[in-house]
Amino acid sequence: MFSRYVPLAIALAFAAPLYLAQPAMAENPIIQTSFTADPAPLVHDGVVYLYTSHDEDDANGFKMRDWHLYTSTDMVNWTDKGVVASLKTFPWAVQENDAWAPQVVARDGKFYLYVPISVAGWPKNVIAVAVADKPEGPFRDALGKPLIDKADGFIDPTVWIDDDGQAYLYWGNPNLWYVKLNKDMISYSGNIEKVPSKPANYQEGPWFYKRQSKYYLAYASTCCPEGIGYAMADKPTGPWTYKGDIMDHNPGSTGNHPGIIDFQGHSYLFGFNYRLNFAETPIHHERRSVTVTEFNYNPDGTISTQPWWDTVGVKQLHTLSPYQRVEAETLAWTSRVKRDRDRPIDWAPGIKTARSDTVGIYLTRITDLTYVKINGVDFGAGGASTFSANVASNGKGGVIELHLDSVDGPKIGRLTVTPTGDWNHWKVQTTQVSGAVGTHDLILVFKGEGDSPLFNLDYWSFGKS
Ligand code: FUB
Repeated sequence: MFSRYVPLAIALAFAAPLYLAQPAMAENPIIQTSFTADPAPLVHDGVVYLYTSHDEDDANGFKMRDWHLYTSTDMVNWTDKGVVASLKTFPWAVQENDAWAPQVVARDGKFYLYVPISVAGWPKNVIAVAVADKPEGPFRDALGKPLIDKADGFIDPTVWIDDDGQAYLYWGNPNLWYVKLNKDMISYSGNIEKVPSKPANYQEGPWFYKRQSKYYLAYASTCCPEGIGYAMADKPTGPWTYKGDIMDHNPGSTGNHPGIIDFQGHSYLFGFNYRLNFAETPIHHERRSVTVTEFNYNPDGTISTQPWWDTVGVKQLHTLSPYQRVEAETLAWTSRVKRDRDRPIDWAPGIKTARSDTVGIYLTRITDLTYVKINGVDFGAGGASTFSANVASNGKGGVIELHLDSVDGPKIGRLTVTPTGDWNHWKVQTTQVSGAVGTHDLILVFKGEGDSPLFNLDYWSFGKS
């Protein structure tokens, strides 16, 4: 079945970002430097913090060991903040696998990460909690043991703090359970309650929240094939009334864990597909990629069914200024210009992020003809005169070509990156640019000899004319 979709998937992966993209739109999937799943967005202080689970690049089935964070203020350009917690955070848990769907909530200046992990033996599913002083972590194990002790199907925690301060934790596959969390967010009172009649088609991945006096429970819904269903209630503990599908059932869905937020007057639904893995239909390699779409609530609070994830994404909420330090790991899309000799496996994933003690997160595995695209960059009426980049290279170095709107759009400049003597020895290098006026998508196309990595890129900025 896979081979039937390969030509289409390759065409989409290479052509859509280059030729179909609208300026100042996101591109789905929104994260390309890693395979990600189980999106859990948190809005905090004007920023969307998007926590995800992470499928290893060589996964054949679930191979999941850590949780990642991406942030955005414009919903289009996402900044990779790296790993915020891993199985090592919970040394008492199984360490090889099972870092599944997370959620983070904020309370009283602290951030609580709830995750399903596993322990030795059977049943193995537990829910753990870690705490941090900042949304980007580092998260520390809060208890040294599970918050919710082991039982079959105890996965996919979701937490909401009600207006009266009472926090609720829901979870489960294929059943649905909840407890009332105490104010400390790391213990609970009362019994674990099993929802007596779970909403129609409920499978897993619950996302629990309140909006305008109504409670919502969105979830991966299995039925002919899978979609995202939802139910509403007047009380946080139900009874839940099934309301239909938020997203159409689609053969491309497996475990479509939803994450839903309101941000700056817009409502967003996050989920995942397999597009980065060149599969329009899942091939059960579990190399997934997080996606987003915008939707509206009807006047009565119900949600109309959205079509399956597109490749276009959502509109940019504000432009990005190039006259400040822009972290290289802030981007809307990355890929590689297709060469005749490429096979699909050559592409995914190309450019990666890494962390160093010196500069934090940076872009690495930059090879000939890879590129990053930053959407909706406002150069202003006066335009830009210089481009600077903080780079490191113990390889041959190379070139950063600066294009507007597409990889073969107008070229505004060219920075020759000279080697710095070490992959972690950083130097700002600068070139002149011209023709960068107004708002454009900006594409940094990397060129150099051979197939080896050329240089690492930490941050860049433009100088004004
Ligand atoms: O990603 C691992 C598991 O697959 C999640 O916990 C489920 O929701 C499904 O997405």
